[in-house]
Amino acid sequence: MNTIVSFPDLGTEEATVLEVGFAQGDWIRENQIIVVLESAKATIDVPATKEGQVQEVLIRVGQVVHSGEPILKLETMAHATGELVVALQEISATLSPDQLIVKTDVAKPLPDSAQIEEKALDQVISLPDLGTDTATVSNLLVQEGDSISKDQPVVVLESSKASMEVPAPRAGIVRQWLIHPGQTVQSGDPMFRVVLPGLAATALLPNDSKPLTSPISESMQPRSVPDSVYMPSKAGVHAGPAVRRLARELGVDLEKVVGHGPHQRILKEDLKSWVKHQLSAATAVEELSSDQERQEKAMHAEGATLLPLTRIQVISAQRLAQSVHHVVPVTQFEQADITELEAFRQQEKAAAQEKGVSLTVLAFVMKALEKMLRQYPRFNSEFKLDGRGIYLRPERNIGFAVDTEQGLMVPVLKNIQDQSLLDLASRIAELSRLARDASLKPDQMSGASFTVSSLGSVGGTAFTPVINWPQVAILGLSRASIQPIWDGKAFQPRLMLPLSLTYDHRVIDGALAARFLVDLSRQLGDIRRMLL
Ligand code: CAO
Repeated sequence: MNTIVSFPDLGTEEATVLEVGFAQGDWIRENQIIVVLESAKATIDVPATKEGQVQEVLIRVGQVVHSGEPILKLETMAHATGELVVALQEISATLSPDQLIVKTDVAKPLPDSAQIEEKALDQVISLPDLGTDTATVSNLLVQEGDSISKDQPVVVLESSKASMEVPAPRAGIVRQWLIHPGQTVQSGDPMFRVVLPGLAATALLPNDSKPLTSPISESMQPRSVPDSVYMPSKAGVHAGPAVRRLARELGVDLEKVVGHGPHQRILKEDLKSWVKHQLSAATAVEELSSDQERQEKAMHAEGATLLPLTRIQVISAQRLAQSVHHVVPVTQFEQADITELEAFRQQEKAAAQEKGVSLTVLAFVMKALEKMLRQYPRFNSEFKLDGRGIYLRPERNIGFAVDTEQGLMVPVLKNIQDQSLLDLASRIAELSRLARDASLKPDQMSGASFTVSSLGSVGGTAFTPVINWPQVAILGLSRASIQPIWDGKAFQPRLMLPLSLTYDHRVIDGALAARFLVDLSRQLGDIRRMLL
């Protein structure tokens, strides 16, 4: 049955046709936006009032139109969609279950082509064996739409024993999170949906150029079917029918695209540049996986032995790499004369031992640092991510690196201003023991605002410690040794402790760093100064 679809009351005298969202032969559905008009006051989306096949287009872009004027001639076929669904059901009945990805149902509308492809391209990634009954989701490290590489940490979980970062088992683009912060999870729970790298790119190509990824044949997706059952785009999105149609063809969720047209309207250019961006991200992921493949083949051919890293080593490696990407490091060196400090330590060592405390040089350094961080608050800060400020942190919590069999752990001494030298020594020993037993609790490893790395018990003369980003400085201690120091009249044998301070140059200037280190060296050189 042929019918004319006309403009409704436009609420304006006249308007100009901006976009025509259909062509002769197209199937349009009720409420689908078919025309966009522009009046003196606003743009107007005109929906179809009936469903059917366009027989004739009666308007063109640029034409000035009025309320009640004809838009198109339509052939309405009330039963057509139902017949098509039944026909599709008959076809699907001839396919084996593994050839079918989507089953049709007369009662429900057919999914559109994008939905069918989504099911074929998506893969649900589940949580690995967590080694614990349950854990709580503490932080999602990537967002929906982000590209991820294999083994990249994607989520932080906290169990009663430790905090753990879960790596992605494969590369791809995160499509949808299936967990959220605060949720209690267990091994095997679905974590997120991912689009695989090779498919991520094809998911963004126009239908015509896209290889079919499912055994569903093209005959099951006639062009008019997806249109007739297409779910309308989300109401909040401001885009014309041509843009919506293109978005549908490309499988793009318009909610993710930022519009640069009037009233943030999404233009074709916006859509194209969004797709370009996604394609280059997908290409980067693909390149990474092909680099990995190349490396694996080359190493295998060479007969190299693969030494797997522990979970802690994997996390450390990622954190260290993060530091290199995020800070501008400079290392300043100094030596502290700890002859008197060591004499005092030796004098007090036995008494401390009786209380079960091992009084080491590190405890003195922590005590001195507490005062230093109070006097130099920039060393206890975080660089604002937009590059426009520095957050001075109120608490002075000092992390210290512990060498364990599983890798480097960094427990944190908190609220050190309230602790005596013996308290500090005893906390250092206790936290080091917990680290070596892999028994640190998450809150014993978090919240540091500064870090110390001591290689004094191992050896070496100096090193450049790596800042524990987002902190801005780290102090390295090397092995103290007797050095001939000129006192103005003669060389004196003095016990000198090498200090290395790495700082983020964006936050701390070189002169300030040198002053900090000279001052720290004075504190350690005369421990009475710590009382001032
Ligand atoms: N110079 C000379 N002797 C030192 C010293 C120094 N700078 N630092 C420590 N020592 C001495 C201690 O005083 C102690 O001697 P005594 O038995 O006479 O008391 C001995 O070395 C052993 O010290 P320790 O290691 O038991 O304790 P600590 O407080 O000095 O250090 C800890 C604790 C956890 C920092 C340390 O055990 C450790 O793991 N260090 C390695 C950290 C690391 O790997 N850093 C590198 C990070 S970057 O990869």
